Amino acid sequence: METQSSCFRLNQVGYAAGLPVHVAILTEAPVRLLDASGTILGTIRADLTFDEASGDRVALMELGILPEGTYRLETDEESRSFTVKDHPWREVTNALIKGLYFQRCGCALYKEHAGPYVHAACHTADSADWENPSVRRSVTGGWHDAGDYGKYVAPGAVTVTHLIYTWKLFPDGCSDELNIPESGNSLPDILNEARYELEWLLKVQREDGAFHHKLTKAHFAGFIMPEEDREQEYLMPVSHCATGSACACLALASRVWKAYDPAFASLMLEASQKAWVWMQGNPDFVPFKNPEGVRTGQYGDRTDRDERFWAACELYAATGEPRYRETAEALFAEGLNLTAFGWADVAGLGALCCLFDLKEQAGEILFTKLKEGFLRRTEFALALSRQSGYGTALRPEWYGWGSILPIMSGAMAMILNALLTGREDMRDAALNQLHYALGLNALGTCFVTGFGEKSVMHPHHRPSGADGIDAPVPGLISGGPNKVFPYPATREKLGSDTPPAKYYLDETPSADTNEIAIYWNSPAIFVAACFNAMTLHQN
Ligand code: 9MR
Ligand code: ZN
Repeated sequence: METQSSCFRLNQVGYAAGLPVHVAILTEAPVRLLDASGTILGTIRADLTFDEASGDRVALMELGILPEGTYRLETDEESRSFTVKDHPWREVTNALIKGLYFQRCGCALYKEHAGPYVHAACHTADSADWENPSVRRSVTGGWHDAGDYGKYVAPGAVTVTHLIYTWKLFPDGCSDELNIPESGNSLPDILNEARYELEWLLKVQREDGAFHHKLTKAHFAGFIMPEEDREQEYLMPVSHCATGSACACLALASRVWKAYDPAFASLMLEASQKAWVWMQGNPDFVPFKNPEGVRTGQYGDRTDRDERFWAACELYAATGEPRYRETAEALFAEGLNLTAFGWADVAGLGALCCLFDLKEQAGEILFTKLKEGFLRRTEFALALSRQSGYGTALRPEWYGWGSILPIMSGAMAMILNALLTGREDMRDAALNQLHYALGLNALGTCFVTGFGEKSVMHPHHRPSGADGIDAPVPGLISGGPNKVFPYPATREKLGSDTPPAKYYLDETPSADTNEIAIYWNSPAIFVAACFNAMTLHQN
C-alpha cells in the first residue's frame, strides 16, 4: 500500500489491549472506526493543526482503550486496518535485542541462530597499535558499531548499559528465548548478549588503565561482507570519554555479574578502578580527534564531566567508597543534563544508577536533589511531544543524524518519570515515541527492519547490502530523518523545502538518514521492553 497518500499514520506493529490507542489523522473528513465485524464504533472528526517538523496538517487522536481485535479506520476514500493485541510488542522487543547478535564481530553466525543471515568469522586477525604499528595483539569480539565494521568504546559501553538497565527495570520485558548461542544457559539472554561486548571491552584497555577510543581500519570498508574485510585494524589512541564510559559500564556490569560469575565480575571491577585511576591522573580533558589519515567515526565530545559523573556514580554503587560519591556530588553541583542517555552525553546513565539502584543510599544530594532536577527535565520531553502534531518529542530543528536517539531518549526520560511518579500522561507520551519508531510518524515508515507494512528496506548496513538477500537483516532500527547534517547527495534529492521530519531516504548509500547503530537499537530496546513488560503485567 502507498502509505504517503494515506491520511492515517499508525503503529504498524500493533497496539496493546490495556493501553490507550493513538493514531495520527491527516484529514478533516469524518473517519469511521469499525471493528472486525464491520460495526461502526464511532465517527471521528479530527481538528487538524499545522505540524512544523513535518509540514503536515495533522491531529494525534486517542481512540481510548480497545479490546483485542482487528479494527479499521475508514473515510469515503480509504480504509486502513490496525490490530490490538494483549502482547503486541514481544516479537519486536526480542528482534531489537537479537539485532545486536547480528552485529557480533570475531565469530561466525550460523544458520541455527541467524537463519539466512549467516557469515564466516570476521576480523579475527591481530590488531596493530596505531601509534606503534609493530605492536600487535588480539582484540577480537564485540559488536560492529553500525553499518560499518568499526568497534568504538564509548558507544559500546553505552549500549551495554542500556541493556543492563533494561534487564534491571523490565526483566519480564525481554524474553530469555532469543535463540543466540548462549540461550539456555543460566543467564538471561539480554545479559548474554551484553557480555559479548563486555569481554571485548576488557581487551581494549591499555596497561595504564586508559581505554583506546576505537578499533577500526584507517577508512571504512566497501559494501562487502565482514569476513571479506581483511585490511589491518588499528587500536586508535586512548581518550578520556572512552575511558570514562568504559569505567562506568564495567563497574555496573561487575555488580550484575557478581551473582552469576564472581571471577568475571572481579575482572571488570579491577578494570573499572584502573580506568578511574587513569582519569584521576589525567584531569585535563582532551577531545578525541581522528589521527591524520584516519577516516572512521570520530565520536568526538566537548567534555568528559558527564562521563566522570557517571563513572563516579557506578563506582560508588559498586564499592560504597565515599570518595566516589563526593566526586559525583561535586560534578552534579556544576550542572548536568540528567536526561541525556546517548553516547556523547551520558549523565542520564549516572542518574539511572542513583535513582533506581542506589536510591536513598545515594544520599540527600544524589537522590533527593537529583530526583527533583531529573523530574523537572523530563517535563521538557513531555512539552516537546505535546507541541508536535505527531506527539514526537523532538523539536523541528533537532532532526539531525540519528534523530531516533533523542526521540528514544525522550521516551526513556518519560518512562523513568512514570516509574518514579506513576504519572499516566508521561507513560502515554512515552508510548507515542514507541509508536513513532513503529510507523506513527510523518513518513508512515516503520523504522525497525523486518516489521511493519511499510518498513525500512535499504538500511546503510554493510551485511544487508552485501549478503544477496532482498530483505535487510531484521531487528535493526534506522537513524531516521536528518536535515541538520545531510549528505550533499541527500540534499540534492530532497532539496531545502522538504521538512525535517521527512528528510529521509530509504536508500543504502544514505548513511546520513538510514544507517543503523547499536546505540540506536539499545534505547529502543529499553522503551519496547518497558511497554512489553507493562502488557504482561496488565493481562
Ligand atoms: O551517531 C553519530 C552521529 O551522532 C554523528 O552525527 C555522525 C557523523 O559524525 O556519526 C554517527 O556515528 C557514526 C560513526 O561515526 C561511525 N559508525 C556509524 C555511526 C552511525 O552513523
Ligand atoms: Zn567483524
